[in-house]
Amino acid sequence: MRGLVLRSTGSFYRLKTPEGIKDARLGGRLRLLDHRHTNPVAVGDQVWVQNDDQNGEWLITEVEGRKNYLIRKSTKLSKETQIIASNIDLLVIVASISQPRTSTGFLDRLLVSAEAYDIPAILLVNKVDLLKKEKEQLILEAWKETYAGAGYPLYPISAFAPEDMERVRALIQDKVCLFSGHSGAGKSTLINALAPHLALRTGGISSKHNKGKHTTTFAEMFFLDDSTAIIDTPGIKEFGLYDMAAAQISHFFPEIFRTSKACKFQNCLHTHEPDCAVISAVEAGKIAENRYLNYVQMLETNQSNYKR
Ligand SMILES: Nc1nc2c(ncn2[C@@H]2O[C@H](COP(=O)(O)OP(=O)(O)OP(=O)(O)O)[C@@H](O)[C@H]2O)c(=O)[nH]1
Ligand SMILES: [Mg+2]
Ligand SMILES: [Zn+2]
Repeated sequence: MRGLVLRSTGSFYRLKTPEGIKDARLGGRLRLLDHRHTNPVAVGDQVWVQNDDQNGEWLITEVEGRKNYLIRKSTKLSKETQIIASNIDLLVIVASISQPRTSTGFLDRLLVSAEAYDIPAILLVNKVDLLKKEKEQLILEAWKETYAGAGYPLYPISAFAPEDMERVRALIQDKVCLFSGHSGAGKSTLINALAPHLALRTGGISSKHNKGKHTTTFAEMFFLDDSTAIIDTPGIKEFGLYDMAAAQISHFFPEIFRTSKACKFQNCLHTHEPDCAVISAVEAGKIAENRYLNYVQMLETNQSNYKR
């Protein structure tokens, strides 16, 4: 029988099957097969299960090929990777400017990963009701300009504003949407606003560190209707890029990639080379400086990883 993975908590997987919701375990063969990922089966996977005659359990025996997936390094130094979810139609990055603060470096690493696996992405800048200081308003204006230039839709919203939530509802309609972002940015609150019956647990913000409290502890998919699903995920602190050659990184910055066709050298990394169209475009204000700086930083992190 075929099933869709709704939730994975380590030892058990909750599946949506033609016979209803079932819990299953990983079959032995699958457990041995995949060493690269900390989780061989992820939320969003289409799997096949068999009933184990001996103790009546459902066992996952096969994972179908994935249309795409979002993957990150489990920690900065580890080689192990974690598949956050698979078969995604839209990555919804939930970012807050205040409580907690999100850096553009974090946003850009998520966006680069989405590009690498051909996942369309949008940015929900949540908690704009908290933006009281002029400095914070300026950050929002800068983000709008930066991401418009990069080609990513950005929506300033508040989970508590019903008209904003109707807009979000329209954006996610008929798609499988992965909600990702820092802890405390408001992912679960947004999902509750869209589907109050889910009553997901939400958490406060620690006043000492101005960070979320890691309230959501595992990824889980919820259907809002037959064709619309949201995957809530635990907040992530850092998003480590996985397995990308240095020369590839710029391909996943759409505005840099487009511009790079006019660079003198085809293998230009846009750092020091002569007649680099990307550097010229940054200097002319046509490419946002912080996107470029985040690109250079990813390049440096990537190169030091390879040296190690
Ligand atoms: N002022 C304000 N507070 C919000 C908004 N959205 C969420 N919050 C609050 O932010 C806190 C954290 O929200 P959560 O939904 O738990 O955040 P999360 O992203 O799911 O966090 P993790 O599960 O830890 O990853 C809660 O106290 C929410 O009430 C918003 O738009 N405005
Ligand atoms: Mg949550
Ligand atoms: Zn160049």
